[in-house]
Amino acid sequence: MSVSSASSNQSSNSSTARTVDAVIVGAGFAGLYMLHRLREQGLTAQIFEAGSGAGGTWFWNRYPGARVDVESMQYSYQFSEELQQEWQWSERYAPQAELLEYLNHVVERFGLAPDIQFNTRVESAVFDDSSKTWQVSTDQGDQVNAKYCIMATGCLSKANKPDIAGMDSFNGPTYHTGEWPHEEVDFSGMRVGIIGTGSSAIQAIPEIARQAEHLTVFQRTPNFSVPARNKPLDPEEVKNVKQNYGALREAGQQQFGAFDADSNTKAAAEMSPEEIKAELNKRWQMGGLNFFGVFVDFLVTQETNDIVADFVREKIAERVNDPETAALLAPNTVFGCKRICADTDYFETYNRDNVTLVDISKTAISAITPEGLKVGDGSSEDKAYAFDALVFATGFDAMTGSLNKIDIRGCDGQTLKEKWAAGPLTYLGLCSAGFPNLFTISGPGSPSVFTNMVTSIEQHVEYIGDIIAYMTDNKLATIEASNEAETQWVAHVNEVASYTLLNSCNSWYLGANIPGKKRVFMPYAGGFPPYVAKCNEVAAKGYEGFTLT
Ligand code: N01
Repeated sequence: MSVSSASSNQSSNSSTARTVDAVIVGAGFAGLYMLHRLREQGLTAQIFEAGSGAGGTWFWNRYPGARVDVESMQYSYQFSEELQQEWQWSERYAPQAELLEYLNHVVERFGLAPDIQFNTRVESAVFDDSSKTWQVSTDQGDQVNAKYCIMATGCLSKANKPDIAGMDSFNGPTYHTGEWPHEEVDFSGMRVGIIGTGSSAIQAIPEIARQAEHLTVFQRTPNFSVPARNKPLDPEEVKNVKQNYGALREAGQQQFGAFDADSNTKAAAEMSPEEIKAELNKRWQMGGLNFFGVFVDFLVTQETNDIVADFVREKIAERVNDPETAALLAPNTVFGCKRICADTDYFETYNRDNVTLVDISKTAISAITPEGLKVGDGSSEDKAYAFDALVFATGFDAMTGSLNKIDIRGCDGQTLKEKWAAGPLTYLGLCSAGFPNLFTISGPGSPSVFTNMVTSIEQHVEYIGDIIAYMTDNKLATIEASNEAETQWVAHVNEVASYTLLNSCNSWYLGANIPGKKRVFMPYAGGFPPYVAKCNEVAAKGYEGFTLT
C-alpha cells in the first residue's frame, strides 16, 4: 500500500503531490463509513471536507426544526453492533444537533479524524491514463494522487439559490436552510419572510413563527405533509429493539424503503370502503413516513392515489381555520410525487395571528429589494413586502449539483458535467463509463433518496469496499462501467419510473426545480431489495457490466 501523509486536520499548502489509495470527498454518513471501511481493509484514504466539521447534511442543515423523518433507531449505522448498542437516541426522530453529535461520536470512536481534512473543497479530479490514478486538487493547494476517487458528496448538498433580480440587495440578514449559520439565529421581534414550502420550510416555519414578530410565507407550490408524531423514545421500546436489533435491520432491508415500516401489502381496490378508511386513519395516527405504507399501489394507480390525496386534503382543511388559507395549502398534485413531508404543527401554524401565507403560484417574486421583496410581473403595480430577515428554503440542485461543482475529468479529458448534460448516466448509480475507479455513493441511478439513506449508504460502501478488495486480490488496475451496461441501467431506471406516477410533477427527483436542468428522472424507484439483488448478481458474475483491466 502506498504512503499516507494524509493525516492533517489543517489545510496543507504543499505543492508536492502525495499518494493515497483513495480520496473520499465528503465527511457525512457516506464518507465517514467509507473511510472506516477502507482503513479496515488496510488501505490509505484521505477525506476532504468543505465544512469545518464532520456531518454532511447534518452539518449544514441547522435551520430551526431540522430533524430526520426516518425513525432514528433505523436511521443510524448498522455496521457496528457495539455502536448501535451503545448509542442512545432520545427521540423517535432525532433533531439535527443529536445527529451531528452521533456522527462526531463515530469520528471519535473509530479514530477517523487524522484522515479527514476539513475546510477543504475539492476543485478537480482528473484521471491520468498513464498512471491510472486520479489527480485530485483542492482549494487549499493540496495535490493528491489516488487509485480510487470516491464521491461521498450527498444527494442534497448544493443549495439552490434562485436567480431573482436584486438577490444581493436586501439590507437585513438572509439565510438558506441548507447553509444555516452555526451561531444561534434569533428572530425575536423581527418581521421574517420565508420563500419555499418544501420539507425544510415545513419544519422551520412552526419554529420561526413561535419566535418572530411576524412571519410571511411565500408559497409557489403547496406540499403534502403528514404529522410526524415525534415523541421521546420509550426506554422499554429501546431496550426491546436493542435486544433484537439484527432482526429489525433484517426486516428493514426487505422493504422498499430500507426501513421497517409495517406496510400494508394490499392495493386499495382489494379493500372495502370501510377497510380503506380504517387503514388511512391508522396510518395518520402512526404518523411520519409510515404513511407511505398505506396501500401498496398508491404511487402506481391514479385512483388509489386520489383516495390518499383526498384524505390528506381533508385533514389539511380540518387543521387550518381559515378556509381560503386551507384551500391554498392543499396540493393538487399526485400524493408522493414530490417527497412527502412529515411535520409538527405545520398547518396549525397558519392559525396564528402572526403568520401570513402569500400565494406566488400565479405571480412570482419579481425582485428582492433593500427592504424585502416584491411580488408581481415586474411592473410598478408589484406588491411590496418589508422584512428584517429573509429565509430561502428553496431546496437543492439535487443528485448531480454537488458533483457538477467539481471539475471531474475521465478518460480523454471528458468532464462528468459534459457527459451528464442531458441527465446523469451511471451503472447502478455507482460508476459512469469513461471514469475508471470513480465511485459515487448513493449516486443518481441508485435507490438513495427513496430509502433510509444510511442503509443505502452502507450497502454502497460495502459494495465499493468489496470491489476494491477484488481489484487488489486480482491485481487489477481499473474498473469501469461498460457503455452497454450503463445504457441498459439508465433505460431501466427510466422504465421503472415510467410505471409510477412520479413523473407527473415538477419535483427535484426530475431536476425540475432548477431552471435549465434537463428533466430526467434521477433516482432508482424500484426499491431497495431488487436493487441489492441486482448488485449482488453483478458481483457474483465477476462484476458483470464492468470492464476490469
Ligand atoms: O427543498 P424543496 P427542501 N420562487 O425543493 C420553492 C430532504 N429534506 O430543502 O415546489 C419561489 O423540497 C419550491 O417551490 P416549487 C427531502 O428529501 C428532508 O425543502 O418548486 N419558490 C419549494 O416550495 C426534501 O424533499 C428533511 O414550486 C421557490 C421550495 O422552494 C429535500 O431535502 C427535511 C423558488 C423548495 O422545496 C429538499 O427539501 C428537509 C423560487 N424561485 C429536507 N425556488 C427531513 O428528513 C424554489 N422554490 C425531514
